[in-house]
Amino acid sequence: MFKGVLFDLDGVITDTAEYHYLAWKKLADELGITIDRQFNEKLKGVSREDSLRLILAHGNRENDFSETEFNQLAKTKNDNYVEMIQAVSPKDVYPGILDLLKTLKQADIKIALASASKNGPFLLKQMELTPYFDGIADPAAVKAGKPAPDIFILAAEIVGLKPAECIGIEDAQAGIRAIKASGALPVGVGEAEQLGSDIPLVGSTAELTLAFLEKQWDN
Ligand code: B16
Ligand code: MG
Repeated sequence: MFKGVLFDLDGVITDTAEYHYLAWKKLADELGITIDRQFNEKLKGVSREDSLRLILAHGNRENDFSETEFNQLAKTKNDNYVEMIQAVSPKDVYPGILDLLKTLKQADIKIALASASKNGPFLLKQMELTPYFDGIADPAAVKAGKPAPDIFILAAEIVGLKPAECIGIEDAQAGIRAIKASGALPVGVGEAEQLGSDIPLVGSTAELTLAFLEKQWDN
């Protein structure tokens, strides 16, 4: 039996992935760069700075900005995003997630956050989910962001486990690659087209029950 679950946040616990997309799209539009939802799949789970690098490269503008300007662009996106998430509340928790957290707690399975987002702790607080988490991995404390495994390794470590004793849940290509590289068992929220057909997938978080996770673990 697995001893811990390492949760991604954006796109797994709540729909902030949509706000990230809208905030990036606004910034890209202002820079004359066109991004769509298909391109956005590449940004999911990717750090703020790496996302901006990908967008600038997409518009062939990677050499157009000084370091100061680059940091200002990242800040503009985040300010916009932070404004959008002020209204996030317990109502925004995805279906089945609260029940899953409660069931995991009862079963004495550790719960850790492995989000790339520096806004993760604020979002958990807004959704009143902080008390369920035994640990929150700080994305600023890891060398390499997703798809590198670092954040999942750290998340397991802060709850006293090895990644190989854990299940990782992700909605992003970069995140699934990170879980695989960490040695945890990946479970994807989304479509095989984006996340691959070699891992267990759910179409909705409502399917993420303890029984479902146990079944994947035993397979
Ligand atoms: P922030 P996750 C990721 O969160 C998002 O998917 C990604 O779109 C975002 O750029 C990244 O967090 C950094 O977020 O700008 O708030 O620090 O999916 O890993 O929970
Ligand atoms: Mg995500």
